[in-house]
Amino acid sequence: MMRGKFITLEGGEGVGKTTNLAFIKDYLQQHDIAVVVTREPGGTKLAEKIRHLLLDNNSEAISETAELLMMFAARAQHIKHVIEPALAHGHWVLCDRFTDATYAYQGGGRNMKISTITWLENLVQGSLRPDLTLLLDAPVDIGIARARERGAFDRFESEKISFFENVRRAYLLQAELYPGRIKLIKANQPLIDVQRSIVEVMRTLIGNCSVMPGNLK
Ligand code: T5A
Repeated sequence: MMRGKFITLEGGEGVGKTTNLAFIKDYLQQHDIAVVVTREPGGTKLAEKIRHLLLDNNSEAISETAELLMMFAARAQHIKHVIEPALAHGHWVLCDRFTDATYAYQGGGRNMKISTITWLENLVQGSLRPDLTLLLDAPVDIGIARARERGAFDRFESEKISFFENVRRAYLLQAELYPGRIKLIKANQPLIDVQRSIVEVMRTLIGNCSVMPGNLK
């Protein structure tokens, strides 16, 4: 069986990851591709519990090291119980955030050492890396305003604007480092235009897969 593709969606708060995840899922299904949609932190019972602890705004102060290790603990569960089995069965995995978020939030936002993140990435993931990452990028104030319209803020959303500026910079650096894998999508345009840009990228990926059907829209 041919291994599935691993696609991740990344970007700062409120840039439209969840909205576009649903769109990409529909797009892939229209092309008869079996898709597993998941998210980080989360994706398994235990990893969702860790997510709850990480996002809880009323928890005791979480140390930066604890936060980093919790992200990778959740990821280890997620890879073993969801991502790897799905890919091995030939399903495509569509994941709302993955390790680029760790480089951006814990590396850029919290200023944790990049070499430590890379060490954990290798330990937890082995050779697993996304085949494609869509990085939705928008000025911080736009994303934060969209996210905050929903009401209560989680532990990350309560950070200062400078934190999110650092997160954005770190994401853009990741895109510079991995131009083959990470495709930058301008997210501060009308949703229809964002989705047009996404379709362009997805079309190329599907077109490059010899087993995929034709009739691309
Ligand atoms: N985290 C995660 C780490 O610190 N390290 C890690 O390693 C990982 C994996 C998870 C938190 O964990 C942190 C980062 C995060 O803070 P989350 O819920 O996954 O939290 O992430 P959020 O960014 O908080 O998710 P949001 O739901 O806030 O943002 P989305 O998904 O990017 O945005 P979405 O799709 O919900 O859209 C927000 C609003 O904007 C509208 C939508 O309709 C919606 O109302 N919208 C648009 N409006 C106008 N034009 C467009 N183009 C629009 N696109 C969307």
